[in-house]
Amino acid sequence: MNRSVSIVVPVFNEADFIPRALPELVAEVTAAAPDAEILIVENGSTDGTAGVARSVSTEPPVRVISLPEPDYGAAMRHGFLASDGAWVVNFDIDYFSGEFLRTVLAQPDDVDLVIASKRAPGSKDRRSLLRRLATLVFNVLLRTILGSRVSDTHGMKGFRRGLVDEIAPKVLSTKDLFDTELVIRAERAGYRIVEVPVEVVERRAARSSLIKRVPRTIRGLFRIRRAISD
Ligand SMILES: Nc1nc2c(ncn2[C@@H]2O[C@H](COP(=O)(O)OP(=O)(O)OP(=O)(O)O)[C@@H](O)[C@H]2O)c(=O)[nH]1
Ligand SMILES: [Mg+2]
Repeated sequence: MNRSVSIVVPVFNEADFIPRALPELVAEVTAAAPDAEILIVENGSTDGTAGVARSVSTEPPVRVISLPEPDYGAAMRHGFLASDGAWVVNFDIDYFSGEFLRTVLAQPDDVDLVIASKRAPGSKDRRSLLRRLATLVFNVLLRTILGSRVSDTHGMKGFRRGLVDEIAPKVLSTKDLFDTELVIRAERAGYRIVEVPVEVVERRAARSSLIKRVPRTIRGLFRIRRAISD
């Protein structure tokens, strides 16, 4: 392993958006980290997303991985474990930042996990009031149900390779809780976590339904609590 960073981007039914977003993502990443690899991990798309991603970016640094079942967390987990960078950074196809990547790569040796926290002092969160409220409520649940001290787990993050190799295989959660469980387990294991402020600019309107996520998320947090106490 000698590359500085692997970028993992889960994608689902993004055939329309990838032609404008992926070239921009590749340009931002390679300007910040010329030796980076970018893993686009698609699963379960019905619109030819993987083929579009391959045709938009036919050469390294982009690798396109395609898996059967739609699952954001499973895609992230697969990408993390298939990557080989000294850092692993997760981006969404509509939410990424070369500046955050530079911040990750500039961390001192004793930092293991960098979170772009939408709730850190100095962050500018330009999403709708409802989405910001959902982030706040989710964080209150994380603190009360799981005793976490981090202020955000969803969104851009950078993980050291050693943390990924040790903790990612133990994570049981899938979908939108994979990365939350990974952060919580890393926190419990004593890894050093740093939160950095971020300007949240989503490059298109949110697509997912918050209402559908609420019961699933609450059940998922209790499942994580049981899993980490085993
Ligand atoms: N591989 C994979 N990627 C997914 C899946 N669902 C969403 N994604 C990707 O996850 C990222 C975020 O999805 P969005 O649809 O933009 O989510 P959103 O409505 O903005 O909601 P949040 O970002 O979670 O607040 C994008 O890169 C999507 O393509 C899935 O089932 N599998
Ligand atoms: Mg989005």
